[in-house]
Amino acid sequence: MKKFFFAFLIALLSACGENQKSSEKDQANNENETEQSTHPENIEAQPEAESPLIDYEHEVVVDGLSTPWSFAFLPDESILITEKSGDLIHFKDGQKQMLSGVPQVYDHGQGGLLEVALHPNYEKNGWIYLTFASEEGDGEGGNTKLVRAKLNNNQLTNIEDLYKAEPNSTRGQHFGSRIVFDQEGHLYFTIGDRGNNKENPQDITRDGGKVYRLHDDGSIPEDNPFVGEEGAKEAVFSYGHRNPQGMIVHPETGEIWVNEHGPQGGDEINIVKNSANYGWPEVTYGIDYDDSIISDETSGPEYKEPFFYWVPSIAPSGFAVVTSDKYPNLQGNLLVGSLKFQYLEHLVIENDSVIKREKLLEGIGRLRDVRQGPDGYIYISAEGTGIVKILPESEGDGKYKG
Ligand SMILES: [Ca+2]
Repeated sequence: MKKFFFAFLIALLSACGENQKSSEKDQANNENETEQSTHPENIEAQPEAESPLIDYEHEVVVDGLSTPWSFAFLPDESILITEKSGDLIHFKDGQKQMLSGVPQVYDHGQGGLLEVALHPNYEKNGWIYLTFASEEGDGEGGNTKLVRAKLNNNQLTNIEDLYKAEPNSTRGQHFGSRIVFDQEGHLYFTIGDRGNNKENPQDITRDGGKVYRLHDDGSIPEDNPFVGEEGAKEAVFSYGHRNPQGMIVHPETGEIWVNEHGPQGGDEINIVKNSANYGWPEVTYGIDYDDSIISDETSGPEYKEPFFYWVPSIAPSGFAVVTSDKYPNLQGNLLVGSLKFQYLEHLVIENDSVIKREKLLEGIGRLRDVRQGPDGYIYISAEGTGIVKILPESEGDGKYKG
């Protein structure tokens, strides 16, 4: 592995230079859209993302979307789509239906209507889970909230509040927030550090910078790691995270995996373990946006090491493991959306490590989410483009060119 990284060092350094030139700052929608000029010398370079072996064709399935943060397939293969601005859309039979009864969201910076996910037994119980930034509670600003609701005649009904992070903050950064269910029916969701890395990620009595675990009705599992500890947020499952905007249940191992934004450099993929500390901001592979050093250390005995990290940052969003046999070249590998570089990153996995990075769908738009559909096709959502289906090599050749 080391040799491999070394071989890419020169290419990586030239890539850093390019990023510096093309970088732009957008404070209102800032997700690692910052300069990537340098990184500490003690950080091992990662392989550069390459042009792909197979140039996959794609087909736009839902167009006319602005910032489609997340989407979920219903059993009839219609699609629920969140727009960050607060709209929840049901796409069915080629038509977009705006749903009513959606809670008020705090559309501010990276906050807004975020994740949508179905209960594993949705067909029996009808529960739909949402996360969003909410102004509810004391104090100016907002923080991440989790609810569940049912869908009746184009309306959200039976809304139940399951979690609301506190305190509110007017900062626009780091709301998280994905939702997954493990094989025992626990619900996991994420909240980023809300731009307050001094206070939040390392303190289990505060919200933010955490992965949370609940029962599906919002109650706290008795075997959560900090139950009974004085002042603890008992829903916390792991901590020391920065801003996890991707989360999956690994289809082979059943483990919970997150990806999270680093500062300038140091995005990470982490395998989430009960009570583990992922180190932010005590250890990091990144540096601060003004090039100052956040920590001299990239690791420490009390902190869990990432499965993979990116230097420079790609600003990861949703991700997925491909299990479908429709894409032999992708099967068993990870696909990760890049907000910053507007492509889909293909991480080729061999013997439990990343051996190669590829750029798929270059220029598709700021990529928000990646899902394998019930039909076995891979779908992604991208700002301005909409929801897109990736065509397998066998179906794409010449069929959808242009
Ligand atoms: Ca870490």
